[in-house]
Amino acid sequence: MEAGDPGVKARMGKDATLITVASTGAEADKAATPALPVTLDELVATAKECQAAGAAVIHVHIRDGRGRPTLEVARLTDTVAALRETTDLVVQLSTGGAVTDSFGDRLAVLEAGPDACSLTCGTVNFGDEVFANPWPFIRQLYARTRELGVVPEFELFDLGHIATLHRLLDELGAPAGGRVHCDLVMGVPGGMPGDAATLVQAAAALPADATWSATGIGRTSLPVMLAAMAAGGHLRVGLEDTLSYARGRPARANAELVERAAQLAQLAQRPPMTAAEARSFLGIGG
Ligand code: KMH
Ligand code: ZN
Repeated sequence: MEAGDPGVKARMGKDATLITVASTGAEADKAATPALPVTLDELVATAKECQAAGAAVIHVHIRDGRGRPTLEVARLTDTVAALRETTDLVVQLSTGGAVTDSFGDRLAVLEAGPDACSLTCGTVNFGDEVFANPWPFIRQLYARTRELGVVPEFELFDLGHIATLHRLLDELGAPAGGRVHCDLVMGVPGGMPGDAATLVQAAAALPADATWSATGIGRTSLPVMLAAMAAGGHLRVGLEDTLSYARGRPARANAELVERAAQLAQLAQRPPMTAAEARSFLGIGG
């Protein structure tokens, strides 16, 4: 397969499934969820298992020595290096961080030199908190991804975020890598609900050539995954988004959630993309 061939990339998007693992997040607590990878060694082990299970992208939040979320650039830089040494996964750093992180710290994440980053397109109520993403910050962050050649994934928690995505592309142009790839984050208390009808509406409102994955938070994980496959989307799974494998049964590991997503992708006759295919698809390093 030739990287950079638009025909190949388009076919790959329809014939294969991009699986992202969101392994850690900023919210879950290691004491309550022992399977959560919070040290670098745990993250690397998780990444290797998830690649073997069918993931091609890892969405990364890191923790400090006490297991608390951090955006320390030196630690992020070491994390990117370790994941590159031990896996082929596309390394996507979170610029969302935790709801308490400053805009300056979130912007500085890009200095750690990832392949890709998340970029949330609007403010959203987040349980009892607010995940703040005002327009000037979104614009500044997006402009910096373009300067540095970091491929953004547009995180959309609500239909209004899609309007902001259109505005961003209209004002600043196409992203690094050329592909507009989005993630519908559904079922956050305060964001759009995680159901099939909402997913179809959201996917229809995206820019014409955009590709997208979807993730359902908590108990919306399964309905969103099934709806995303039926609607031609890609998948994000992992302990950042759901701590359960089934009702009343905690997930044993991120890889277990990836395995199930990969089985579903096989069943749908759109098998998981390899990491190399994902790089070509997303326009990373091409
Ligand atoms: N932790 C949430 C407040 C992202 O990674 O870009 C934001 C979040 C989104 O997880
Ligand atoms: Zn995240």
